[in-house]
Amino acid sequence: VHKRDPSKECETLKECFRFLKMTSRSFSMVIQELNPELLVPIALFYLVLRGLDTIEDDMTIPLDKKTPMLRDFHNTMEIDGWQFHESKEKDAELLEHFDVVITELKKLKPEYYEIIKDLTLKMGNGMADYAADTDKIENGMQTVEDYELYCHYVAGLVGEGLTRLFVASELANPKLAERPSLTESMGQFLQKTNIIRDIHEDWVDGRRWYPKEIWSKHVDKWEDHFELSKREQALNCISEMVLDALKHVEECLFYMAGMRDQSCFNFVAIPQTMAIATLELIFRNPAILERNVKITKGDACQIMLESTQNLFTVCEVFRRYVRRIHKKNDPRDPNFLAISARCAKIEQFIETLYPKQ
Ligand code: PS7
Ligand code: MN
Ligand code: MN
Ligand code: MN
Ligand code: MN
Ligand code: MN
Repeated sequence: VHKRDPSKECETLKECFRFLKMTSRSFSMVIQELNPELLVPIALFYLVLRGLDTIEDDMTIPLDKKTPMLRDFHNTMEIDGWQFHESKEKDAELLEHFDVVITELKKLKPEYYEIIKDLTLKMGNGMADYAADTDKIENGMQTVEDYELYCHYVAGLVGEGLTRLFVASELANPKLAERPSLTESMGQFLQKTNIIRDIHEDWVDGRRWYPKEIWSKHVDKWEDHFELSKREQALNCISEMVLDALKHVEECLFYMAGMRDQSCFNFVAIPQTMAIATLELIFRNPAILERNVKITKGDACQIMLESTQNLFTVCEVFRRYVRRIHKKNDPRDPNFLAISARCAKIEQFIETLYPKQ
């Protein structure tokens, strides 16, 4: 059932949904199926952050211009008629017509509007800090701590905003608001998966998000990951990154237990199950060093069906992919034992949630 009724929507809102479809394959579908109370607020939240991320990603905007734009975006989103025509990014068209998003934002309930504005302020400042750093320090993250702080800014904060929207609309257990580490894990798990998967694309774009603390254990220089002669080392590095991402799984499953509305459950669960399937696909897969890899349409369909039922079926998806990671684990990998233990821990955790009869 579609929750939207385009015949009742005004031109600017229709335009916002056009941008939503244009800028995201994965999120537009789940957002459009949301409970009507949060459908438009979350669609607009997405577009604001997509606009901010388009500025962050645009390497043609000089740093002395980019940084203030990021820091000020929470004010920019209030300026009637604001547009930006100097981006060369793939989603530049959104910024060229950003005035429609601003118009629609002003129609939101004030409590939703304030959450969006607050998170835009926090994310813009976090992105600005990192835009400066990645330029200065021989481009890129140094420690795992840096890496997690970056993931906090671009995804943990999205989680905070969404959780506040769910709780404000009474579509989630209010106790979720008192468990920020669960929310944080939801964002960390998605963002880390995105970063691990995009290793090649980001390298081509002159960007690197893997922390040196991890990759320097495997190769001497970042470029070595893409040398045929260093394949084994590169795969071991990716394994260690996957191991690190897997530490968030239990908290993600816990978080999803707090959803009270089926459409919100689906909205939070689909990206998480897609992420675990993506981690399995890229684990020990040399193809990700050469091109973008994506789960097949068939697998995506199956996962979607299973993620729109209940926590049990979502746990089944996690269990299936964690087992596959466990089986693919290679004894020559320096993290073999740690990965094996991590997988076993997750399998055990799911087993205690839903014991076999
Ligand atoms: C408001 C739905 C559900 C508690 C635009 C959803 C880029 C992985 O690398 O384009 O640019 O290609 O695939 C989404 C937590 C954020 C984190 C973040 C806003 C889940 C701007 C998603 C999405 C929190 C910064 C995918 C984080 O981008 O990446 C709404 C709970 C935007 C969520 C970025 C990444 C999202 C991301 P890339 P993508
Ligand atoms: Mn993307
Ligand atoms: Mn970005
Ligand atoms: Mn991006
Ligand atoms: Mn245009
Ligand atoms: Mn990416």
